[in-house]
Amino acid sequence: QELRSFIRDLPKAELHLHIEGTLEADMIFALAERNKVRLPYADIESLNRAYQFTDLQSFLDLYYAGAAVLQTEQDFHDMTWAYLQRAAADGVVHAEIMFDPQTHTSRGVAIETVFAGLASAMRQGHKELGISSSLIFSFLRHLSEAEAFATLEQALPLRGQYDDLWLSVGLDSSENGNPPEKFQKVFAHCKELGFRRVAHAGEEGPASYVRDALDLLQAERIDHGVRSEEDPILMQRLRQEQIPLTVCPLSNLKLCVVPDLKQHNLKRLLEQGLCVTVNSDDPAYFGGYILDNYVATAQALGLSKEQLVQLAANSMAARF
Ligand code: ES4
Ligand code: ZN
Repeated sequence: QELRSFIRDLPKAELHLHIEGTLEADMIFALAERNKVRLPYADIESLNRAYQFTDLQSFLDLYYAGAAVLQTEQDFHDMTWAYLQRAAADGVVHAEIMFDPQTHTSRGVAIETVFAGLASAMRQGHKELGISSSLIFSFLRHLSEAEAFATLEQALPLRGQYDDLWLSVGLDSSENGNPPEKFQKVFAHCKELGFRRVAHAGEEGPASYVRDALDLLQAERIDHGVRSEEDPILMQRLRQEQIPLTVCPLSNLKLCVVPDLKQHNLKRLLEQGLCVTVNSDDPAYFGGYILDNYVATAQALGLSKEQLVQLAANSMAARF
């Protein structure tokens, strides 16, 4: 409890958070009811019981199914507002929120609806909770680069309306078999347009995907990146250039990237001088928000107070 309040009181930024991954089972049921969407689960408890994943894909299947209850601007607002309240309570002062536009546009939800709901909650969060936030427009890597371009083109007319919030683009979903090079052109275009860039890499995929995310996508931060340790030359570069890694320990545990939190390499990465941060990824599915991630990791790895201060400071330094 003393550890928890110590960490809560450190000013922190959350840099790796999929807003669709904050949909709690009870909200999935409430929105399904509101929108007359049928769910293949009898109740909240049986949905929660289904959250036993063996790898990234087994999670993504459920995550995309859960996101299908989101239909209206109000739905996107309510989801985002619930997250911002939780984040503020955990001592998050700034959140860079990823969303998956293609998950919604492919179901016939207008991109305008998605932006409007997210943005109204984020602006309310700034006013009422004192939490600043921005958006990371994330491409689904299991889809084609042409589809990524098409989604970007759909959204660009809205840029002026959301230029205070929409600062960056990202890359997520099924990593293995969908290497960074597949999205080289669309990321180059986004750079020319002035967007900051992040990419998931080295979660399930090899260290070479981290290197290629840096070299081919010009990524400025790496989401996860825990497999970087397999390549000493890459490790040296990450340390030298202080490229932030947005590590998500409870995610790595739930998706069997590590067998046990005690075997997580976060402390080693930190002690080798990398710019490591702690984040929650998909907190509704992985068993905890950002403060839970810090506390569980601190306990499993025996992080010192100095290391916890360093992690929080890293997150603030790694903001866009
Ligand atoms: C994700 Cl943990 C993770 N990895 C890749 N893509 C994702 N989308 C949502 N959560
Ligand atoms: Zn993620």
